[in-house]
Amino acid sequence: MSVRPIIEVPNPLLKTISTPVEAVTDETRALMDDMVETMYDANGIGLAAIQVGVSQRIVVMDISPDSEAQDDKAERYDLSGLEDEGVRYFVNPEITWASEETNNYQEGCLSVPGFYDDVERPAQCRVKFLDYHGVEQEIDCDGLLATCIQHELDHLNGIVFLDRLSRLKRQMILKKIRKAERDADVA
Ligand code: QAP
Ligand code: CO
Repeated sequence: MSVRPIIEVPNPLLKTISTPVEAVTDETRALMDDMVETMYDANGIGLAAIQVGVSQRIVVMDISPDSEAQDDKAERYDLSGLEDEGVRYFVNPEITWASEETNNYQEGCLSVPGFYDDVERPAQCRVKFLDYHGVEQEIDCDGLLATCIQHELDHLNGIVFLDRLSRLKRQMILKKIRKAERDADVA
């Protein structure tokens, strides 16, 4: 297993529409293992394959309160009351149902480090996917799980959470990112 570099906004690769996985093989599992290691290393709760430059429809997630990155995550997200279900793997995830009811959640993204903002999404959804072993599953999601799976599914369709903010907020954040890039270049 190894930690891979995470691609950040405004890298145009993040706009790629990822391709369905034809079969979950040992190669797929090796990639998923690397993604989990990369996610934990960066103290994340979710990661899509395109964030490490692989345009396959794969997501890994760990929203459990006491996973490896617990302390750091606990500061950022309210994980209280969530059961420890450990790491989850979603291959070819599809939303088969989403609630009318929505909620607002302050989202972040490993590809947009240091920026967080409220995003409105359906509060509950049902997701069909293949698991680590290639077995088809369908689960009902709410709370952080529902928010996170929708955020990660967006990545598979070339969308980052900034695209769901007002134009003004998005432009402000992109401006700050470009300025930080320029400052880093001169330094
Ligand atoms: C997506 O995001 C998500 O800026 C996963 O400095 C987030 O793991 C879905 C992270 C919130 C729903 C709600 C971000 C780590 C991690 C940062 C993440 C940072 C360090 C983001
Ligand atoms: Co993200």
